[in-house]
Amino acid sequence: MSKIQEVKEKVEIGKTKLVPGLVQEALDEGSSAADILQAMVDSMGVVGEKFSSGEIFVPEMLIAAKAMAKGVDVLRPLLAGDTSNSLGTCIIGTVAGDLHDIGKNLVSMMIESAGFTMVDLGVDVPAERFVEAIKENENVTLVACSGLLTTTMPALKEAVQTIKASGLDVKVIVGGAPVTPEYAAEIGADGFAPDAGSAAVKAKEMVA
Ligand code: B1M
Repeated sequence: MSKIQEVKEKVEIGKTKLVPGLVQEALDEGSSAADILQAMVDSMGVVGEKFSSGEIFVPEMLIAAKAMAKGVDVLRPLLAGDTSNSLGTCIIGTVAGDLHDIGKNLVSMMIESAGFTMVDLGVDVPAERFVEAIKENENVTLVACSGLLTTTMPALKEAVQTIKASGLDVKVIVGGAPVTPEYAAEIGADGFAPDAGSAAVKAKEMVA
């Protein structure tokens, strides 16, 4: 079995202690960071399907997420690249009621690599907290809001609309599995991206 395949399998079953070493071995064997990351994203897809079919439950999803996060830590220096931080500050967070942060963390890493200074508010971030953070930090040019649940789509809308109503001069980008470009436009976001790589490209365009 290839090391990448082993990474994929061990993430799926939440082997938190084994995953970092296997990721390093996959890198040492010549696999690219992007391919290893994709394998782990695929694992989470499998985990999601098993959850939907009732084969596993929330604790198993949680340990798989922890295992992936440990693997991403090993890849971070390779994925983040050289950061010049010349495009201003980006406030990022997962919206209120939503605890999913793996995608948000990847998006944060990629936007940072595009040249932003990141301020990460974490998960379950109330709309007003985004506004406070814009005021508390210098040179905020972008706010990035992530939402993974269909039930937290209204919170995404509230975040965008609260930021816009504040009158502060920032652009807002949104994303997350259930978010579509149409929904992003409908709630008044300035930008949408389907994944972390395109979020970085879009973020750069938005503040240019
Ligand atoms: Co949750 N969960 N979860 N979960 N979970 C999903 C999302 C789900 C699809 C699983 C399923 O049923 N198949 C489902 C949502 C269904 C829906 O609403 N449509 C679900 C559910 C139902 C739940 C609970 C309600 C379960 C329960 O309690 N009964 C509960 C809710 C808790 C809450 O948030 N209030 C819950 C809890 C959890 C855990 C805490 C156990 C854990 C999260 C741990 C963590 O994040 N630290 C968890 C996990 C791990 C998942 C799955 C399995 C994996 C999520 C993930 O990390 N994916 C997920 C199933 C799946 O995704 N297939 C699932 C990998 C990650 C790289 O992808 O996050 O999509 P993703 O991010 C991508 C893009 O979406 C995009 O770029 C990222 C990278 O390319 N993106 C952006 C994300 N944010 C962006 C922002 C942008 C742009 C792009 O601009 C700002």
